[in-house]
Formats: sequence, C-alpha cells, structure tokens
Amino acid sequence: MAYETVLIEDAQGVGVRTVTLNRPQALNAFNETLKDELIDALKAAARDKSVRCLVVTGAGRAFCAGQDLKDRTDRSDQAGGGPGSFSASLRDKYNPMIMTIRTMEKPVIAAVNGVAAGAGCSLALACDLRVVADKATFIQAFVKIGLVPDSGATFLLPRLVGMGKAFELAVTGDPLDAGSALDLGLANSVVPGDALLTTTMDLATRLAQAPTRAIGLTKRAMNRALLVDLESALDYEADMQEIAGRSPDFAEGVNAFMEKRQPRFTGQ
Ligand code: T3D
Repeated sequence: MAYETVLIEDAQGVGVRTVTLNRPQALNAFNETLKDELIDALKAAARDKSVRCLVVTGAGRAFCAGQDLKDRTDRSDQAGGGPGSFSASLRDKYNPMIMTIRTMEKPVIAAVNGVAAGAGCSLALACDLRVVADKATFIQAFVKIGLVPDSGATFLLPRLVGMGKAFELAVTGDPLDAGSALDLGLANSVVPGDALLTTTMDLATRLAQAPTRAIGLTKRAMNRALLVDLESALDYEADMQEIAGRSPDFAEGVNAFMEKRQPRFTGQ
C-alpha cells in the first residue's frame, strides 16, 4: 500500500522501522486516510519479522492532535452506533490502532516530538516507551470539546500515572509538560528536541538487537497481568518462560555468558 499521510523508514540492517505521521499542516490530526494508513502500517510492522522494534513519531512541530475536527463527517444524525457514529469511528478505526500496538509482540517506542492531544495522546500512551522532546506536551483534550477520553486513555492513563492524576488530566484538559510527564513516569526520558530522533534510534537499535522474542513475551505477560490476580500472573509467567527458555536466543544468551562474549540475538 502506498501511503499519502504516513512515512515509513527502515534503518538498514538494524531491525528498526520508523512510522511518521505526516500531516504537519494539521498537527498530524487523524483524518480518515491517516487512520487507515496508520492501521495498515502498524499491522505490516507487526507481521514483518525483520522489524524488531517500531518507532512512531510525528512530522513537524506536533506528535498528533487527535481526531481531525475539520475533517469529520457530521455524526449528529448517527445515533445508535450505526455507520458514521462516534462508537463506529472508535470501534472501526481507533480501537484497532491501539490494539495493534498493544498486541504487537515487539517493542513500540513513541518519539513524542511535540504536542500529543486527544487520540494523539492515547496513541503515545499505547506505545511501550515514550521518549519525549523537552517542549512536548500531553493533553487530554477531549473534555475541551465535550467528549470523554477514548482510544484507550481511560485504561492506560490511570495505569501510567495513577487514578488521581489521570482523572485530573482528563477533567481539566490541562497540558502536562514533558518534565512533569517524566516525574509521573509517563515519559521514559526527556531530551532536547534536536536530540529526540538520535536518542530514540539509539534505544530502538539496542532493543532491536536484544532477544526480541522474549521482549514480545514480556509485553504479552505484562498486558495480561494488568487484568488478573497474582496467582494467574505467576502461572502465565511460567508459560511464557517455557516458550522463551526453548528459544534460540536463550541458548545464545547462555552460550555467550559461558564464553564471556557479547550475545548475538536474532529475535527467535
Ligand atoms: O470523532 C471521533 O471519531 C471520536 C474520536 C475522538 C478522538 C479525539 O481525538 S477528540 C480530540 C480532538 N483533538 C482536539 O480537540 C485538539 C484540538 N487542537 C488543539 O487543542 C490545539 O490545536 C493543540 C493544543 C493541539 C495545539 O495548539 P497550538 O496553539 O500549538 O496550535 P493551533 O494554532 O491550535 O493549531 C495549528 C493548526 O493545526 C491550526 O490550523 P490553521 O488555523 O493554522 O489552519 C489548527 O486548526 C490545526 N489543528 C490543530 N488541531 C487540530 C487541527 N485541525 C484539525 N483537527 C485538529 N484536531
């Protein structure tokens, strides 16, 4: 699929793919084309075994301003969840986008280059790690236009920053600056804007050279552990370890340790 609103770049030989939202004139707000193309690009990255770490970022000064408020179809007469309704928009487009990131068994890093608002904030929250430019902000913009947080924000935000802060951000719509995001654990690191992509690529390359099969299983286990009791989480860890322990990367890791050398993981 040739894309109009998404740029794809593969770093040669290191297993890192970068997906860039590319509607800078609209702060990378989601029109229908961008939603469709991003879902397709995410699914392609999930399928492609040569991609061992995915980076998501935005072109220009914003990460993503959420739903394109100038491009949306009139949903006023679409009550009841039918085609064109808000619920259909979420179920058909935004929810698959979020689920594809959360279920992709490889690390996904958001390089948050600027403002992340509404569903654009949710997109950043859905990624596994957030490397954040010092001028970037996170805005639960929904309340400003009379909507509720969506695209996973009600699930992901309280788990990242705690219920009290999540509720405050959701009901005020106040921007959270990069430094505060770091303090709250929402940002994994904050760097000057001109260092964002190199810092992110260094981290992405490191992860892509790691035992990515085990990282994928770790993601699966942690996703599930958010929803179950300790006993069930312990049991699932045992299952995941059975898979990881039978992988070529485990054999390589142990051999490298014995031979006192750096391991060469392949993601298998
Ligand atoms: O509908 C459904 O399917 C349900 C799903 C909803 C999911 C959602 O995401 S709802 C939330 C939608 N997003 C917003 O409400 C955010 C709206 N934007 C803003 O609040 C501000 O633009 C920002 C805080 C993001 C950035 O502010 P600032 O001052 O840095 O920039 P600006 O001047 O407001 O925007 C620059 C341009 O981008 C401007 O265009 P112009 O005047 O230069 O031609 C502005 O209209 C445009 N822009 C920004 N956000 C959006 C947008 N255009 C369309 N849709 C946007 N969301």
